[in-house]
Amino acid sequence: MAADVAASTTFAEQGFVRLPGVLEASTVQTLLEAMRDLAASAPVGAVGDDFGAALRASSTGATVFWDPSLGEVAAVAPEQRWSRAARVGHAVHLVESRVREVLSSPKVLDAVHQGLEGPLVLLTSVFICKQPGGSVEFGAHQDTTYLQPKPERMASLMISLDDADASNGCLFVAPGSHRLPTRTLARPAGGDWEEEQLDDHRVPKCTEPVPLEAGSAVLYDGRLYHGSEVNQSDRPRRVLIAQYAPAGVEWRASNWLEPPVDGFLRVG
Ligand SMILES: O=C(O)CCC(=O)C(=O)O
Repeated sequence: MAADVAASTTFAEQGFVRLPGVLEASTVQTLLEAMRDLAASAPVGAVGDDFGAALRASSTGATVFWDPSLGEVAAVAPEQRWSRAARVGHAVHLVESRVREVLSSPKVLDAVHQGLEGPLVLLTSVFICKQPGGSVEFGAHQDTTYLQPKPERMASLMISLDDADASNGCLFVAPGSHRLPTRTLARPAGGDWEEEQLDDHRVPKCTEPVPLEAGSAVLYDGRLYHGSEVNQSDRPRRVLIAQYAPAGVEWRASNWLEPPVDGFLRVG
C-alpha cells in the first residue's frame, strides 16, 4: 500500500500519527498468548541490579523483566506469571515466530511506511506491561537517545493490546518535539547510563494523550519526546513496541543494543 498522504503528513508535521485498526482481535490475542508463554517459561528471579547490563544482555532475546511492586513471581503458577511482567524484550521477534510474523506482516509494514519509506529493518521488539497496581512509568524521553541509527532515522510503532486511555497509563507525547536535537546518552566509567541533563524548560512537556483501542497503533518518530504514567485503573495496559529503521542504516557503537550477528532483520 502506498503511504496515506494524510497520515504521512501528520507524522511529518507532528512527529506521530494514530493508526486505528492495524490488527484484528484474533491477532491481538495471538500476541498476548505469545507473551504469556514467554513469561511462563522465564526465570523467576530479578534480572539483576544493573539495569543497563540487563538491557544489553536482552538485545537479541526475550528477557522478562518482572515488576517488583507486584510481589513474588514464584508464588504464582507459570501460566499466571505474565500478570507480573513489566517488560519482555528487546528482540522478541528473534525468538518468537508469532511476533516475528505480525511485525513483518503487510498490515504492520503499511503502518510503518506512513513514516519511513523503502525497505526496512526491525531493530527491537518489546512488550511493555502496565499491570493494575504496578509501577511501570516513563519520564519524557526520545528513543533516539537510546537507539542510535546513523543517519538518525527511526520510528517506533506501539501496538496496543488493550484499550488504553489516561486512566490505565496510555502514551503521552509532545507534538512537534521531533524537531528538537536528540538528548545524548553518556555512561561514565563504572557508572550507569545517564541522559544529558537539560534545564527543565528545555524538556518539552508530554501533554497530549494518545488513547488507543486494542489493535490500534501509534507510529512516532524516534526523536519525539514521549512518556507515560503508572496505571491507576484495574485494567492492564499492555503494548507491543517495535522499532524500525531504513535498511542499510549504520549503527553507532555507543548505544546499548547489540546488533544480531547476522544483522537486523530485513522486513520489507
Ligand atoms: O509504554 C509506554 O507507555 C512507553 C514506553 C516507552 O516509551 C519506551 O519503551 O521507550
